[in-house]
Amino acid sequence: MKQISLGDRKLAITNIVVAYIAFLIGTFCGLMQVFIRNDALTLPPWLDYYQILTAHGVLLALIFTTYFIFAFLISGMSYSLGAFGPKVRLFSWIGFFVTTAGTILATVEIIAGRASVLYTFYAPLQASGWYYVGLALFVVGTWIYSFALIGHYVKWKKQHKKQLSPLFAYMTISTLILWIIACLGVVATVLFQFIPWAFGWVDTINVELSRSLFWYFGHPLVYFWLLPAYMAWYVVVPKIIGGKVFSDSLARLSFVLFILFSIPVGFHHQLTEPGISSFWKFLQTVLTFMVIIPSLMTAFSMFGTFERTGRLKGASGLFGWFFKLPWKDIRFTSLFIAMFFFIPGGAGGIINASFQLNEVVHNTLWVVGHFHITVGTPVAMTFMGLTFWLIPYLTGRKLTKSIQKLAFIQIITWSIGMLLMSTSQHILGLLGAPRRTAYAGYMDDPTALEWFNGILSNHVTMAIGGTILFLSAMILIYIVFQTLFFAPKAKTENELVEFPMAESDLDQTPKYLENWWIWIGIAFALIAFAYTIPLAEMIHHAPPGSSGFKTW
Ligand code: HAS
Ligand code: CU
Repeated sequence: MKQISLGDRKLAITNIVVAYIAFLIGTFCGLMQVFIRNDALTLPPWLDYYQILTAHGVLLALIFTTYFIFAFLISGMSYSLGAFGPKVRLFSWIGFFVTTAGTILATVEIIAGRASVLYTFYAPLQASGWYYVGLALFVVGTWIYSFALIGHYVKWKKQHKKQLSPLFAYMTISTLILWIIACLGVVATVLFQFIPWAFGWVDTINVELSRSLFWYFGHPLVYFWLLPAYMAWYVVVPKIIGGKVFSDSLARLSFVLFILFSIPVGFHHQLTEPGISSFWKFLQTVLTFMVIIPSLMTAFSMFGTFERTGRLKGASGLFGWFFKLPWKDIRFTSLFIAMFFFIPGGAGGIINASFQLNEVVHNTLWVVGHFHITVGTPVAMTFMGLTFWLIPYLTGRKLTKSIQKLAFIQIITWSIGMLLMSTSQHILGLLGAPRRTAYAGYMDDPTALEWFNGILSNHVTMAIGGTILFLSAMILIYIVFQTLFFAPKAKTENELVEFPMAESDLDQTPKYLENWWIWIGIAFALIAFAYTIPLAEMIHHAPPGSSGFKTW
């Protein structure tokens, strides 16, 4: 069994530990939220709904994901390209400490009640300046991390001239390129707009510009979460089911398309906002539909892998392969359910992105339902499915039968909880229940209250779903603890847990796919095309800037 070096394992484990601390606090905040919206819980005066909502969003969507992603990338890069050299390791640790300093600063500000601005931190809501400094440190830390991993890759490339890199490394680099380009927007707005404004160095802020720079980052952010999950689907799943990667070039091309199309689309979050002409909104809507293609390619590729592997195992007929899948293996089943959730998740995204339909769903609970079956299940559940083997792999402990059973319970409860919660959120949203608000009763209007009383269109159903999710999260925390500290150590080679990484045929893969400068160049051209004129207009025709508001 191939083990990665001890130093790299320590790095990865440390990241996982921080990820799950954030997960623990974040899910607890989620539990409180569904009860507040259901009027079943009144908070003590020092706690506030928006404060908890901010903590929930930041800790789960930003912190849990980012740390877990780096743990996964570090492990996979070390596995596929070899142990990190001293420089790469040093920079990874520096990245970790800077990111963590940012995380702690931002979390303290949220807990102290000075930053109840939600994870999107829309101006003119104004947090304390230190909150934005925390965010900036967080991003810079992830950049240091990213450059460390890129350095590891560059060194490998130098030693293996004219060779294509292994698929895992290729996908890691694509994800990091996407992340670095995406962060330029958030760094620009935080450094040049929010920090001077929040510290009082300037009086006002250009609201529309800040939101646009945020969404320039905010949309590719969702692919920064998704791509590592896709990496697991492309590389880990085929190995577990006993097959090979369906098509190496298809997989690489889909990641390239994400670099190209995931950034110039941020306006699909701002379709209802004034100050952007409908031409530019329409253009970015079209580009949004382009970024759906690599996901459809991924779906195709997954079905291809399942069917080809199934047929090799003797399956026949249209759906025979379905019964050849290793359902009893939690490493597979968790990822399969994650994929399954992404079918309605992706369909909902297409609805959101459709210019006119967006009018119906924007700022309603529908959108909350959407992101719980995109980042909250396909991505989060993939990370859970990876956790089950990744921690034992890193700690050299066994994935015991009892832990596997618990893992099944955890995945099933998460699925049920999410199904209830997100279905009711979608329906409530269609009925007009607003989001980003503690107040869900529509002025206690009797007709609205009547609507919100169906079995699935009910805040109680949402709360039941939320409670099941919290229980599931606690089971997961228990599993994490067990596999980190208590499960028996693997004594023989056979007992060691493997890092499942499927074989990928490189013979057909065109070399130009790895010519990053072409893709980075086209990405910047598309970004310039989609953003230059509307951003320039926002600056030139800006209404008077806004002073800050603390509404909590
Ligand atoms: Fe989204 C809002 C459009 C994907 C996350 N999105 C959000 C927000 C979040 C989020 C967090 O256009 C809220 C932000 C906020 O706070 O305001 N989204 C899309 C589109 C896609 C999409 C077009 N979103 C995601 C992903 C996310 C995510 C992924 C997180 C990870 N989203 C929007 C829009 C809004 C939005 C608007 C703004 C709404 C508003 O008005 O505010 C696409 O990328 C989706 C493409 C996906 C597919 C699905 C492919 C299916 C696969 C699974 C195959 C299954 C298998 C199993 C093989 C086309 C790959 C088969 C098994 C069987 C048994 C059949
Ligand atoms: Cu988006």
